[in-house]
Amino acid sequence: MDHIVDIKKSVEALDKFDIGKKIIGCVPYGSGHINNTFLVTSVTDDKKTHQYILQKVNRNVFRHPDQVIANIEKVTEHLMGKVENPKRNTLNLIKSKDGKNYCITSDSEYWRMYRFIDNSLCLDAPRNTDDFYESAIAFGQFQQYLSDFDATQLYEVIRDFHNTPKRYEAFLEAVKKDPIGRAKDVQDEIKFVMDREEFTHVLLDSYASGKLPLRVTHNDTKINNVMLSAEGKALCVIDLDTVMPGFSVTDFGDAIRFGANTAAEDEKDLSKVNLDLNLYEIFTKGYIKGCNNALTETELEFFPEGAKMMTFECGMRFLTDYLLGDTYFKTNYPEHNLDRCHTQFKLVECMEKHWQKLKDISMEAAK
Ligand code: ADP
Ligand code: GN1
Ligand code: MG
Repeated sequence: MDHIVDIKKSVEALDKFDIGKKIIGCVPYGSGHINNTFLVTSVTDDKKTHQYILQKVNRNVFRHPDQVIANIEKVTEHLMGKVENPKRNTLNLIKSKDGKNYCITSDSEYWRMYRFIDNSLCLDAPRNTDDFYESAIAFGQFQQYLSDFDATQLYEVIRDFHNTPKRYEAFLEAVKKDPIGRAKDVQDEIKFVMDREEFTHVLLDSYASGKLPLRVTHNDTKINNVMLSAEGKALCVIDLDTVMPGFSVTDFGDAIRFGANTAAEDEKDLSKVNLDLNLYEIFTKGYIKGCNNALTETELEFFPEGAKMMTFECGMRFLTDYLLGDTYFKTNYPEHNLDRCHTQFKLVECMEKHWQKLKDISMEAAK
């Protein structure tokens, strides 16, 4: 239903962008979960077609869409000065008729438009290990190109997004409140989190002591936020909504959490859930290569902490949401968040078991 309303509104939005050509199509596009995305096709007088991506910013997730767009403007402008092909190696915002990088429709929604990166692939899952490697190259290059960008210039569009100690406090609060009486049935899971309270501070403490630098981070480092060329080579990183100041190791870690799991995030059979050490190594190599010496020794050393932090934090967020009655993550059945929490905790255990191996992999790859 929402989508039908949005299709109508997309026509209003389209009229506000300056593409100076006749629009011949505007259809829902892609499999993203956050924004409503449309593929727009236009034709010029000499019958050449052009394509664009039109998106409505999700205001439930992003309370300040103007800040989201301001971050994307700054980051894409910086990337354009670095990459080989500015039209294909970064997102290109299209200006509105009044010269802005977005428009607002009569229902107060924010829309923005990008040049469509054609002759490319956007995969929901890697077809093979090469695809995973190339996604690591893309995220690594993103980090490399932005390593001289002052991250404090960016808005924190979701406050304390990866502040794990704060997430821990929110978890304790949820246990205390226990609004729908679920806590009694998840005592083992609660203990699992509490046993690791000390770990939640590791990255922030290292930042406070000057060991970890503040970086520009992407914060949604899944393969479907990477464009590959038709030949499967890294082209660029997309979906820049959650770009914020943060730590490189959490971008690395979130990609591992999702991409090096041998099973789905909500797999019920935990015997199928494991950390694929081969994929871990492949991503590590690709990320380090993409970063091209932009990372410090400490960052390389902290890759395993980044992977464990993202996985632990995500499991804790699923558990918190389960305790609070499933108000944040979309769920398809009552135990969905709990199933997700279990897969993440199983992965945390795998990481703890192979800790030295994970450390060795980064050190080897960095040589
Ligand atoms: P979401 O936040 O909903 O995941 P994305 O910005 O990732 O939204 O866009 C959704 C999908 O649209 C992507 O997975 C990709 O397939 C496609 N897409 C987005 N931007 C472009 C672009 N500039 N060129 C080609 N395809 C794009
Ligand atoms: C959410 O739905 P998706 O993949 O865009 C969440 C991430 C979690 C992820 C877990 C803004 O991302 O932080 O890791 O779910 N994004 C937000 O599946 O909260
Ligand atoms: Mg996306």
